[in-house]
Order: sequence, then structure tokens, then C-alpha cells
Amino acid sequence: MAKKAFITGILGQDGSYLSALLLRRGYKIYGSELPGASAWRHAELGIAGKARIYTGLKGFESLRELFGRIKPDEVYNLGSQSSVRNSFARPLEAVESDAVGTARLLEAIRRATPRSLFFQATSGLIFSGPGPDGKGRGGLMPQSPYACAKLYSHWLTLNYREFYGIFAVSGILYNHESPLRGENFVTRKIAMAVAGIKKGAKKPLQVGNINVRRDWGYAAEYAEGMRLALAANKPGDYVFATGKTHSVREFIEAAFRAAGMRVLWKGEGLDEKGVDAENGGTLVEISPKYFRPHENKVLEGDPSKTWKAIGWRPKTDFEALASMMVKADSAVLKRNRSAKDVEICIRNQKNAGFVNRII
Ligand code: G4F
Repeated sequence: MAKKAFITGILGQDGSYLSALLLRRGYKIYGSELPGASAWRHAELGIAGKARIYTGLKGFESLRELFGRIKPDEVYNLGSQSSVRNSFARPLEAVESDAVGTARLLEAIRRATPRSLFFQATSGLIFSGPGPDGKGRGGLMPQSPYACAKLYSHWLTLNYREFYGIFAVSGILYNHESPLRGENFVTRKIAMAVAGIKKGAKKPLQVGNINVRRDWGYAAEYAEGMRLALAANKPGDYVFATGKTHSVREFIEAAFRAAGMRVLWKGEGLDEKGVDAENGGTLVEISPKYFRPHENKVLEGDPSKTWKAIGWRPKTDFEALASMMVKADSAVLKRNRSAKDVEICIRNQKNAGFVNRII
């Protein structure tokens, strides 16, 4: 009998990679999404129409009824209001999606299918960042509505494991990127802009704080980590990260390098600019619009225990990741003839992804 997996946020970056790899392993895939979500990522991965997707699942009862009916072997909670910036603007949405949503899922499992294995996508943002000595991940100290909600879900997952005996795993995921990343995250925003500029777009890339450091890995490998976590003999908590940090500034430099260009930095603070080393044209501007009310300046995970426990470690390095993303966005642009308005080109391309089976 084929194993069955239920994935929340199935059309997102992680949900798409996970669906693809579980389908390759013969799983039947079910999932949930927000009404109207585009299936472009499934189309990119060649799996459009292969998962049964439910939209508008309202409340605990419909979830319990659904789990009772399909009896998933594995449940992956990847659906989330995943933008930290949006969580500052809409904190209640973060609570509903990233905290209450997890409670609903765990309770539906407990009542309907207590033998289902559960994976919770937690975030490295539940930690404060390095201690005063500049090392380590610091204590638990969420610093955004998003991170507060994720910390609740992390603890609830541990509680269901310890007190109800559910096979529940909390995967503490640091930043993981790919050509399927949403456009509002900084790496994808940079990759798209660089691809556009290389093709002739004149509008400079506008970003916020470029000195923050993040631990960036390749998302497809993190999806494999989720699978391995549920394939282990016993449940646990695992950090998924590379153990190395780079600044947003370094990502910008790497992305332009991948396009055969070199950035020079001039000026300071909001007046700082990235200019083309060859012709002095402005490539990057700093805009206060993209600064946040609060910022974790450095986020670095330590995946060494995860390697020992479940045999997972990342393979793709920082330079390769930036290069892969720029190349993918350049390829999207190549498929379009006009370089006139590259951002619209990219968007149209994605929206062309046809709608999956929605019931
Ligand atoms: O790409 P980001 O928006 O990701 P962020 O906030 O680190 O969160 C991501 O990683 C977390 C795990 O560590 C996840 F839990 C979360 O769901 C998400 O996947 O921003 C990265 C950094 C930030 O410090 C931000 O302030 O880049 C900085 N930044 C600078 N300019 C920008 C921009 N971020 C965005 N999105 N857009 C900018 O223009």
C-alpha cells in the first residue's frame, strides 16, 4: 500500500519540493492551500495535478473529519504566514496561521489518526541570535509576531510528543532558498533583479538592511531533511541549517558575480549604493521601506546533531545557491522575448502555472 502524506502549504516552496520527492518515492499526496494560490511551482517541478489539494479547510472539525477519512501516514505542517515583515504588519494573521493552525492539526491527529507521524516546520528565528560573545544561537527569544507564533508551535509539538505520545518532530529550519522561493524574500528578490539588470533593465535593486547575516541553504535539501526526520526510529527536534552565515551584501555580490558583473559599494547608511565596477551605473539602492521594526542581526544554525541523529547535512554552498537562483531567473527571462519590463515578464510566466486539482 502506498504511503499517504498530508502537507499544509503544499503549493509553497517547501511543500512543492517535498511533494515532488515523496511522489518519486511512491507516496499518495494530499495537501491544503489558501484559496486562489498558484500552482506554478508544481508546474515547474512537473508534478501539477498529481496531488489532491483542499482549499478553504475551515476549522478543527473539517480537519478531523478529513484525517479520519484519508488516514495520512505522515503530516507535514509547512503552511505559514512565512514573511517576518508581514507578521509585523498583520500580527493576528501570524498567530492564526503559525500558532493556532498547528494546534488544530495536532489535535486532529490526536483525535482522528494518532499513529500519523507529524513534522512541524519551526524557524531558527525562535532564537535570539548569538550571545554577547558573538557566538552560538543564543537563548529562546522570538523577536517578531511570526517568531512568537513559531515558538508556540515548537513547544506544542514537544507537548504532544511527551504527553500524548504522538510521533511529533519539530524541525528548526534556518533560511532555505531556491528558484521556487517567493519574490518577497530577499534572495529571490535579488536573483530576479540581477537577472533583469543583466538583460538590460535599468531599475536598480532596492533593498533594506544589507549588513544582516543569515544562514542560507538550498530548500530542496531541507525538504529531504523533513522526510528523514519522519523516517527515524524516534521523534526529536532537529536543526536544519548550513552552520555558515553571509550578509545580504554578500548575497548581492555573489548574485552579480553569477551574472558576470562586479559591484562596488559607495557611500554610507541610506546613501550607500552598489555601482557597476565596469561603467559606474547604479545597481543597488538602500530604501528605508524595506527595514523592519526589529531585526535579528545574525542567524546561524548548527546542524551537527542533525547529521548524527538522522544523517542529514546540506550540500549546496552559498556561491552555488546564488548562482543557481540567478541562472534560473535568467532562464525565465530568456523564454520571454522582451526585456522591456522584466519584472512583469517573470510574474506572467509564473501565473501561467495551471491550477491544480482543487476540491
Ligand atoms: O529573506 P528574508 O525576508 O527572510 P527572514 O526574515 O530571515 O525569514 C526567513 O527565514 C526564517 C528562518 O531563519 C524563516 F523562519 C522565515 O519564514 C523566512 O523563511 O530576509 C532576510 C534578511 C532580513 O534580515 C531582512 O531584513 O534580509 C533583510 N533584507 C534586507 N533587504 C530584506 C530586504 N528582506 C526582504 N525580504 N526584502 C528586502 O528588500
